[in-house]
Amino acid sequence: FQTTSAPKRPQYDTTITDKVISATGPNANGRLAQVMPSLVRHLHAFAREVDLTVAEWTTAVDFINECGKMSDDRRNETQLLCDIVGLESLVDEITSKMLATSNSETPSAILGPFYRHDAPLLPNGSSIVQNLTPSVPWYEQAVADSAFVSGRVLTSSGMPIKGAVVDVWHSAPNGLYEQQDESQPDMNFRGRFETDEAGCYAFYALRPVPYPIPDDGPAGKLLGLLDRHPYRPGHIHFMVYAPGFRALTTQLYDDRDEYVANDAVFSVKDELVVKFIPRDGDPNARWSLKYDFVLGRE
Ligand code: MBD
Ligand code: FE
Repeated sequence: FQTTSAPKRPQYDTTITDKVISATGPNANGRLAQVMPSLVRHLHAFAREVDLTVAEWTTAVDFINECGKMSDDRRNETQLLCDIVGLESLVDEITSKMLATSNSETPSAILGPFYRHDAPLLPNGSSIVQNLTPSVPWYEQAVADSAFVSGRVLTSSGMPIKGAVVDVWHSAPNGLYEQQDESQPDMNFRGRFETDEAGCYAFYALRPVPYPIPDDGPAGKLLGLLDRHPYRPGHIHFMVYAPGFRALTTQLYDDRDEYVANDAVFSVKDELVVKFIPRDGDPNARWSLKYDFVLGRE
C-alpha cells in the first residue's frame, strides 16, 4: 500500500521583510516610520502564511485598481471594500476608544460612503421626505413607514446642549440614497436640524429599510465569492456636533429588522438598536422614535 503525506510547504525566512523595514531613513515622517514597519511585517507574514503566488497577487492588484477606477464622488468602492472586511468598523472602534472622555457618550458607528456636506438646514418639526406623491413607486411604503423622530442632545452629565446640529440621512424605501438614484430629488432624505434651548431636535422621516450595499462592483463580487450576503439592516445615519464637543458620527438601527444581527459591514452596536412605536393622531406619521444623543467634551 501507499502512504500519502501532505505536500511539504516551502519555508520562508524574513530576509526581505527585514531589509524593507531597515530601509526607512532617519528623516522619515514620524507616524509613518511607526506604522509602516508594522504594516510591512503583517503584510509579509500574511503572504508567507498563505503561500501567496504571483498570479494571486496580480489578481489582487487588478482588484484594487478596479475599485479605484469605479470610485468617484457618488461611489466609493475602496471604502466599501474596507467596510465588508470590517476595517471601517474597526477603525471607528479604535478612534472612539482613543478619544472617549466618559462612558456615557452615545456610541459611534461608521460614516459609510453616502454622507453629503451641506444637507439643507431645516426648522425643527419639518420633514426630510421631499415631493412624496402617489406617483412615486414606493409611495404606499413611505406612508406606512412615516415616522416622527425626536429627542435631545445632551452632555455626559445630562445637561441639554443648545445649538447642536443634528445632521441626518437615510435611504429611500427602494434602498437607494438620493445620489445613487436619478429619480429622487437632490438632497432627498437629508437634513440638518439645530437643537433649541432645551437641547431638543425633531423631524419627520421614514422608518429605514434593509438594503444591499452596492454589489455590482468588485466588493460585491468578493462577497459572492465568499458566499456572503450584501444586506445592511435598516438604519438612519447621524452626525451630531456642537462647539466644545467631539462630533459624533453614528447610526440608529430599526429593531424590526433581521439584519440587525447580521450586518454586511459589521457596524451594529446594541445601544444603537431602537424601537419605533405606533403614533396616534398625527396625519404625517404612523410611527415615532425618541432618541437622545450624548456628546463627549472635546
Ligand atoms: C451604507 O449605506 C452604509 O451606511 C455603509 C456603512 C456602507 C455601505 C452602505
Ligand atoms: Fe447607510
